[in-house]
Amino acid sequence: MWKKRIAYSLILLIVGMILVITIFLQNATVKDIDEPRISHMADVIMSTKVSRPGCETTDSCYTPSKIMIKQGSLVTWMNEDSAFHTVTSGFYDDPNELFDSGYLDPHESFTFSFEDIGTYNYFCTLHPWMKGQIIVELD
Ligand SMILES: [Cu+2]
Repeated sequence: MWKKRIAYSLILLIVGMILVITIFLQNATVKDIDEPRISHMADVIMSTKVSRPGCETTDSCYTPSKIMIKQGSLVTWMNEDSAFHTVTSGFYDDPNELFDSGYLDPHESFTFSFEDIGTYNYFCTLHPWMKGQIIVELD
């Protein structure tokens, strides 16, 4: 009988240790993934939940939705959402085919070089409410 009790205690102890180790490892993994997600290289971010309407009311579908850059500068967009998005030039009902990222996976980025001055509108082909603007000034 006491042998059975010792066996049970040992099993409980081992299960407990496995649980503690699992939780510890999970936390460590989450931390490792989270840190590189902070994108210092991106100029414009597609943040979480912009795949649902609402961000347009605060002009935050692309953050920031409007940026000014010097002629010849690169602009990098980073998809920090868990859904696909695109960065497509023009308007939803009038794309102009100057640039198009195609479907950006979560945590994927897109970079475009603006060689000419002007105002460039862009949008997301999947979410018509997502709009942004790049203003390119003389260097
Ligand atoms: Cu989108």
